[in-house]
Amino acid sequence: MGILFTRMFSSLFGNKEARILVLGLDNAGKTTILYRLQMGEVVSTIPTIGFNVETVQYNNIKFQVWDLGGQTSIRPYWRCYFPNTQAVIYVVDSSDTDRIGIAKEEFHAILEEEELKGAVVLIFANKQDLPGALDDAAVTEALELHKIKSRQWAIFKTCAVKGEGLFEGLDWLSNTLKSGSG
Ligand SMILES: Nc1nc2c(ncn2[C@@H]2O[C@H](COP(=O)(O)OP(=O)(O)OP(=O)(O)O)[C@@H](O)[C@H]2O)c(=O)[nH]1
Ligand SMILES: [Mg+2]
Repeated sequence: MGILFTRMFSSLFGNKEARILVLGLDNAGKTTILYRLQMGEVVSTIPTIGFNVETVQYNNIKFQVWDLGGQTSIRPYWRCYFPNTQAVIYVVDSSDTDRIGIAKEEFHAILEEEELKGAVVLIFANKQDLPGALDDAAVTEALELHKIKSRQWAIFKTCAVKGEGLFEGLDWLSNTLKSGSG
């Protein structure tokens, strides 16, 4: 009864909830992005062992944002968080050209996960401020985003430390989730 009432009340006022996973290799900037979105500030981070979760209210959507650690040894645990996910934000360190191939492999492995079949995908080509950073077109090519089939996706250039591009991405995400049936 309580849950039903809350749902009716929420839909009446256009409030939706969405569970979002922030994934990507270690050092990509995931935790920096989470707290930039949540507090509007740059926090000093340490590598995430496990996860951080915060709520971000934006465009009438209450995003429950899960930021998972990206180190090689932790990546196998990502799948524990896959069920009931509406969107994945995949963060790439655009200046880390040495590991862009690994970033691509991990990305395509995520796309193949049954539990994430219905999730929309937002890619952040982060660290645009660093010299040698690949732009959005180059990251699109490196990640082979043209291979994505039957799924809504978008890529945005971001600089998490300056807060650039993040809310443009969240705009796309909220519009895409609102137009969906969920
Ligand atoms: N120059 C620059 N540095 C950034 C940017 N975003 C994040 N960083 C830095 O990159 C480092 C790693 O950021 P984190 O947010 O901790 O990375 P993470 O993806 O959470 O890493 P794991 O928790 O290990 O998976 C930190 O020193 C950040 O300040 C950016 O846009 N530009
Ligand atoms: Mg982290």
